[in-house]
Amino acid sequence: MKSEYKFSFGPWNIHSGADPFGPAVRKEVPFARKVKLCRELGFHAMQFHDDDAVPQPENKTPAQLQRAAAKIRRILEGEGLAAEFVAPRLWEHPLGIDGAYTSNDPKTRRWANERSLRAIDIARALGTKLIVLWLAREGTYLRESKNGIESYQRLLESINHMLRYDPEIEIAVEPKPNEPTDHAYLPTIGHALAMASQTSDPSRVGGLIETAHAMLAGLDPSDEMAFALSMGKLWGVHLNDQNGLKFDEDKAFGMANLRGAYNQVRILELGGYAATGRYVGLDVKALRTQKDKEALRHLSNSRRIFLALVEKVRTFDRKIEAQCVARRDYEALDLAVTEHLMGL
Ligand code: GLO
Ligand code: MG
Repeated sequence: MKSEYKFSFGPWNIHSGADPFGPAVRKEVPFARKVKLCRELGFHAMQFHDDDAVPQPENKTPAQLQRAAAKIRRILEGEGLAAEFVAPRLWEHPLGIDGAYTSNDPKTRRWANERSLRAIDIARALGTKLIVLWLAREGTYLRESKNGIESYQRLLESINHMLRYDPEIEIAVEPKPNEPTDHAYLPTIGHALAMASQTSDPSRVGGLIETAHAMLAGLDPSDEMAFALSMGKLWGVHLNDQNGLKFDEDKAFGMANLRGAYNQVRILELGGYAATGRYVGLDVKALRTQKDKEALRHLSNSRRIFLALVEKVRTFDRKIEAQCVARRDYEALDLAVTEHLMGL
């Protein structure tokens, strides 16, 4: 199967299976091995949290930070891989318990802003200009605990702070409506791009859309993607799957909702996504039940289904589509798509 799409994942997508209810069930895979697997599985880039690349970035001198990042870059380049983006991981630090950019504590907000600049330094040292903001704990567990208006203003200030620091970086917001918070700020791509338009340089703020996050917001992921694509703002995707409204499952792409997956691929095709040079990120998790040896199938299966769906989109009979649309016979279109997916 041939395609011009480039694929990526992050080190967190090969993991030991620990969840909130139980410990690790598989061995930790060392980073260098993950990089090798990334290439062997046919991927082109790795995604990073700042501290995946440089542990405790706020405790490093600039020289130490550069050295640590350069080491990671050499490992990547040794396998012919690129770094797609760096995301400041503010949600695991004790200071970020109640959010970072939107914390009520000014000391925490200062730390978050400073650490985000270190994330930019790391990104540049790894050779990427893309910063992803997944705003994990920027929200509330209790609505009365924050002033939402102030929170949105603080988020905007923090984004502007990053844009000012480096005039070449681009920021892609990865919206998610909940988890770990009860309600998160910037829950959809509409919110993210509305805020982008208010920043000091709207041309450098866009979005990354994750399938499961859109579904958790009760929205259709392909429509979310269409919204961003229509504005030239889809700068990344985290494809995966989700079986209804529950915790963020990060299932392998297409495995719960094949028709939904087909429509995401269709919109990426219609939007010329591959030609933009942006990556198809697969933010998928192995089922906890997988044994060590078989704990990469979520990645290889997701890539395989994505490429198979590219073929399905490309081979769908456009004449039938045009006829059904002209006649407004969407029942016929529905059957044609379903049969095509079933290989009938
Ligand atoms: C969790 C998010 C998370 C981000 C990653 C990059 O729900 O999807 O995996 O994508 O931390 O910022
Ligand atoms: Mg994600």
